Amino acid sequence: MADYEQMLQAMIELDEEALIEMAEAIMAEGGAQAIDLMKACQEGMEEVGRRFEAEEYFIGDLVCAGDMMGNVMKIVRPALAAGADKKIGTMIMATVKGDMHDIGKNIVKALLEAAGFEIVDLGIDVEPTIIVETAKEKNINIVGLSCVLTLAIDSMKQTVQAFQAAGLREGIHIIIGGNPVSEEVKAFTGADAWAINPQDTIRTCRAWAGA
Ligand code: B12
Repeated sequence: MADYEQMLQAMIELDEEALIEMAEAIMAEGGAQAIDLMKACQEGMEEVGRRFEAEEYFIGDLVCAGDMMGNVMKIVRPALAAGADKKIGTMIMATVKGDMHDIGKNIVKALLEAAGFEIVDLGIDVEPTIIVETAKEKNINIVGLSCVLTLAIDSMKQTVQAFQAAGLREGIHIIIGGNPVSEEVKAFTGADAWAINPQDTIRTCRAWAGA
């Protein structure tokens, strides 16, 4: 049984060995604490970001933090995706143009898969036209856009506008997420919903899928 504070400190101190050990122990015990571990990592990431802003951590530390969370995610992913036997819909997930951050997107993706969604993951730094074309080709009407950089909020708006320009906006539900999103950002981009918390994301997307 891992302690939340230990998980949090391992993330903040970039102690990958300890974090991986905890992730493996959690999985050996059946994975019940996988969600807690992801929460601790996310909270730890906020402190990593603060230390970066305070110039106590540097870009190499951000890279290391990103790798650590990705590696933890790989270990606990089966526990997060458990129970995804009933398919309730398909959706697109993408980190918008100009933004390379994908840890949050990948967590939301894993939890949506666990909730029964099939996800077409377009990756990072995705051009609006690619997202629109994919939705059209695969006939997908739920789209999740992720961004962590404030600068990439404009790309979210451009993506929503690209759906409008293609004449597809009416039939598409767009949810935006990532640290800088808010009700104001939702209004600015013209998206239909916003969320930071994965549970709110699942609730909204399930409703859109009629589940
Ligand atoms: C790790 C990290 C990196 C890694 C990313 C690795 C990766 N594979 O993603 C690397 C090293 C590559 C990186 C690079 C950079 N980074 Co960086 N990075 C971070 C850090 C420390 C953590 C981000 C993270 O993963 N958080 C954890 C996840 C789980 O949280 P999250 O993304 O918010 O996701 C949650 C929710 O938002 C939501 N969610 C996310 N996506 C979606 C999508 C949908 C549809 C929904 C509904 C919900 C949802 O659910 C998730 C789970 O709860 C943050 C600090 C911070 N406090 O965020 C800085 C931070 C985001 N980075 C920053 C900067 C400045 C940069 C660089 C410009 C640095 C540089 N000088 O080069 C580059 C940018 C490169 C680019 N063009 O994108 C700044 C951004 C400032 C700003 N306001 O714009 C931050 C805030 C650091 C800081 N405090 O200064 N970074």
